[in-house]
Amino acid sequence: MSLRNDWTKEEIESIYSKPVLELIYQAATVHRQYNDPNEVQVSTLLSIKTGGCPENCSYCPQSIHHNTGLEPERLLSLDEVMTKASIASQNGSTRFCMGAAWRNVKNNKQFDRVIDMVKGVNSLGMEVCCTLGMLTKEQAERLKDAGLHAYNHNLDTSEGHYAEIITTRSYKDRLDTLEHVRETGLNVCSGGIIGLGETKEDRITMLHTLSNLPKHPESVPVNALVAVKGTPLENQERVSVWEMVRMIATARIIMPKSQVRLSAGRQEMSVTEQAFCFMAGASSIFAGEKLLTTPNPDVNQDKMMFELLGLKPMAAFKGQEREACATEFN
Ligand code: SAM
Ligand code: DTB
Ligand code: SF4
Repeated sequence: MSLRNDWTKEEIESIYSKPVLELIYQAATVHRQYNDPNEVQVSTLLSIKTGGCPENCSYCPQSIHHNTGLEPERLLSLDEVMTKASIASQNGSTRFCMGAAWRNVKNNKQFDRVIDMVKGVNSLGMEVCCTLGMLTKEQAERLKDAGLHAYNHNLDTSEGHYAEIITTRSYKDRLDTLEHVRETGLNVCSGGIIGLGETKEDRITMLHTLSNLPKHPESVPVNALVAVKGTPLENQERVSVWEMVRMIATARIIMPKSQVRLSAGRQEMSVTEQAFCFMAGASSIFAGEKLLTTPNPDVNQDKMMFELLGLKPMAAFKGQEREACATEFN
């Protein structure tokens, strides 16, 4: 079975719209063909530069266009980051993602410091990921040379719905950055958010764009909107867990080898609801009591969930091993 980059919207729609239990069964079956369903990657997020972002993403508490009461902070020091990364590693995380509330990366001292952070966290044996906004190919290369494993840059929603959510940059800007990341050989982490007021067709169109990239993103985060007071989406109704399950299951079926990450939104989900997401093919979570600025289940809650469900944390760089043996499936 080879990976497909030619899924049609009609095919994706027919997968997404199946009776939900049938969809979960199909996704669980595909998941077992490609991955160990009992392994879940544990990734820790750290906001290294919080707030004050010039972009106007209507879901985001860190934008200067909204009044969420979040105090903008300076870029963390290398020491602060190393302390947090060591704690995350001791708690069983094998991946560490550093996020900055920037529109784009600039070639300045702050970027030099991020490069040092990447080197430092890499030296702990963790997969290092960054999400710093738009970047050029040269900047992506510098990050790769420093030991970066993956770069996160979400499409967030469909191209058609994009302008309803963000007007300070275009969908093409997003795709261009993903291309720069891909060209350097870094792993790509790209997914989206549901609950932004998009239609089912928007969700299907976003999955279509992701699965038709020249190569599937190695990670696909599926976020449920965390509706933060003071953002334009503060009154947005919470999405049903079945919508989360449908997104995860469809992503699993059309991008079978990718790490599908059950991302923002776990704080409001019961263990039973999360179990449905794992059954539907989620193979990764963000761990730690905070995402970037909003709450997330704490490490002990997740340890108990892993025990209850018989899940084990995935070793670092598992994807790379899988990449090497994946050829036998093609
Ligand atoms: N500034 C960079 C960028 O936008 O690419 C990196 C940080 S940004 C906070 C990373 C991602 O977090 C966004 O693309 C979005 O998918 C997600 N995100 C932000 N606020 C969110 C919210 N309230 N609920 C769910 N996901 C959110
Ligand atoms: C992703 O897809 N979700 C993460 C990570 N990539 C950077 C961020 C979620 C942020 C949720 C809102 C917050 O905590 O500020
Ligand atoms: Fe800035 Fe990223 Fe938030 Fe948009 S999502 S406002 S780019 S930090």
